Amino acid sequence: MLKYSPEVELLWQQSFGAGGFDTLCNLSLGIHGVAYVTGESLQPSTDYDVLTAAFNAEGTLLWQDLVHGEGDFDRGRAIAAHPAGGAVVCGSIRRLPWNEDVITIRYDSTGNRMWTRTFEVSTGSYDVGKVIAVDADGNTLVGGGTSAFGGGLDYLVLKYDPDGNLLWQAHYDGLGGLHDTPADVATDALGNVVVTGSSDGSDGFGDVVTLKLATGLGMSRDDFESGDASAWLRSE
Ligand SMILES: [Ca+2]
Ligand SMILES: [Ca+2]
Ligand SMILES: [Ca+2]
Repeated sequence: MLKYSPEVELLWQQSFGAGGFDTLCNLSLGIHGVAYVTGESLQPSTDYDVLTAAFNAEGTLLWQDLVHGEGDFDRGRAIAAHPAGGAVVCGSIRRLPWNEDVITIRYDSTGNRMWTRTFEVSTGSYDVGKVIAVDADGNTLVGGGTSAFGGGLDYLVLKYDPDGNLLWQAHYDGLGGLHDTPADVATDALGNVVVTGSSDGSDGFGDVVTLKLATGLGMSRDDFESGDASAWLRSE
């Protein structure tokens, strides 16, 4: 962990870990300059676990937490500071090879887990969380991939309310019917959701595909072709 001033002067550096082989994957800055990070740590008895930590503005470790699922590879992939304090993390837990589930964890500012949710589209499907955002109302958007619908991996988007209740899920299978992988998710002030990533076209080459979802709308191709002006799809 390194923090630089606007003049690129090194303000502090901090090493930390959970005693195993530790890797960080994502960082988000919250209120009061708190830095939230997530990744994974290789532990002696539980294999890889989701590792999440928070540092204050001066670089002091405030807390760290490990989450183990029920298999071996459990990984934190993305983290977003929450407007009400604390942060929310997404990633994956592995039940069996090629049967992973999306995990989402809401932490308060002191590192307590307020809620933890695992999600799979259908029994035994490969489902992972890769990107995350929190909207102005404190709802959490998780983007990732799922194998549940065939056609390789599809975009998967989950929306949780501030208490961790699943509001809706949506998926998108590109025109190639192959792999579709989100690279980022964001929300606007109205609660619309934008997802971008790569989608294998029918020619076998990847396209950039960006989707805007209207509030509460599903993400099947029919939704876009129905002509709802508040939702759109762009492919380049
Ligand atoms: Ca584990
Ligand atoms: Ca699964
Ligand atoms: Ca697909």
